[in-house]
Amino acid sequence: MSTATNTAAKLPGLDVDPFAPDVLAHPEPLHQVLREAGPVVRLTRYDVYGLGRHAEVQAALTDWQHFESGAGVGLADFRREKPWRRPSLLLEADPPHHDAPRRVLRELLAPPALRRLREQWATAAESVVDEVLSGAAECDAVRVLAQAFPLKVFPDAVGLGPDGRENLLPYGNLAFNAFGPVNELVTADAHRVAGLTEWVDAQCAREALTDDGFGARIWAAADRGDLTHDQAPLVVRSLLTAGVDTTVHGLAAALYAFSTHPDQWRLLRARPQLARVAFDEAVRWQSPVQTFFRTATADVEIGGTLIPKGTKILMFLGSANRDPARWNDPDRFDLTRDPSGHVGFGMGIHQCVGQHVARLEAEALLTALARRVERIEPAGAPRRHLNNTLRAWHSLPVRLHTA
Ligand code: QZP
Repeated sequence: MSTATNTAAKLPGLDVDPFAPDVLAHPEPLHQVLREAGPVVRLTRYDVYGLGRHAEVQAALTDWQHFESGAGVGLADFRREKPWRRPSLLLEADPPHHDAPRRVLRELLAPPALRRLREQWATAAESVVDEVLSGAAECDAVRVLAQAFPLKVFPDAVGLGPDGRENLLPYGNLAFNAFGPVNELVTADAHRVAGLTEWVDAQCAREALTDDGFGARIWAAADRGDLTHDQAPLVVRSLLTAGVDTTVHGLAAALYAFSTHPDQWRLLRARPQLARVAFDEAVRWQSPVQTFFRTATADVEIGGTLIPKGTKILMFLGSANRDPARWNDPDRFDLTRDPSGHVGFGMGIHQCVGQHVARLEAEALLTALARRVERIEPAGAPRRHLNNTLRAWHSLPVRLHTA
């Protein structure tokens, strides 16, 4: 413990709103302010603390004993207010409760378990790319690639029925907004919460799922006693919440990166084995998941500041991923760097359990594109889709030049 511990009163407070529309649309200026203000800042607007530097974000993410998830990883404190839905058994839980569901998903989504999908997804990616290239040269890369491909493969892999899949992206949008404050983004969708929640919950039932997908495997784990049967539908729900919008906007980030960095696209085409590292670099560079919270389980010190027990701490993943103290030339999208150590998938015991699925999707799509597309040329202004947590896209107009 440092002897010169700042009290909250002495720590300079910042009166900024990280969830304001202009910040969500363009977060880099705030990130620089946060990193330069110190290892920890007080965000007076919401009475929370914020971490913008890589070292402190990584330290908090890996110290689950002092920075818990069970009080919710959004602004809402589950110890004081009722969550908008039953808390996730993975995301919004701590050891020991967290561990059994985590183990089940980890095994289900580990590389060996995904091998059976590899060829199928490569073929599906080729057919998505074929279809796009048979149309007009100008297209919206968000709709025809970043959304089309995950929606073609992931719901089938989970084992969803054919009806209502158009609810997946709106449900994710709602869930990721719900981690932020109750602002305009949340109230605008309030009328959809009941309907979307009801649909998603219904898809998690054993009867709603095919017998060969991730969903059925989760129910089989319950039959083996690795989970309770009461837990199984909530674990399926985690796949449906965390597995769609994240990959869509991760792929959109990669496509945006390549459209604005033609030299890096040439490099990928020359060395397609770089597809995986390219995806991780895009996740570092854009950070599709920008922020989430932890809650202090005790009075804890960060960088000489005492954070009182029970306080929410906002971790700026996007800021940590461009911290010049951690990365050389952090604003550069660069396939030749080693992006490992980025916190775009989190870090520690909660680190994205679906990351191998996401990488497999990205590898399939980028490889199929690299084989046939010589250049991805911007063909209009890209438009962001504002969300309290996601750095998301509305559209990305491009012209695809075939090889
Ligand atoms: C969302 C769930 C970046 C995270 C907040 C993504 C996420 C992970 C898990 C769940 C939802 O378990 O519902």
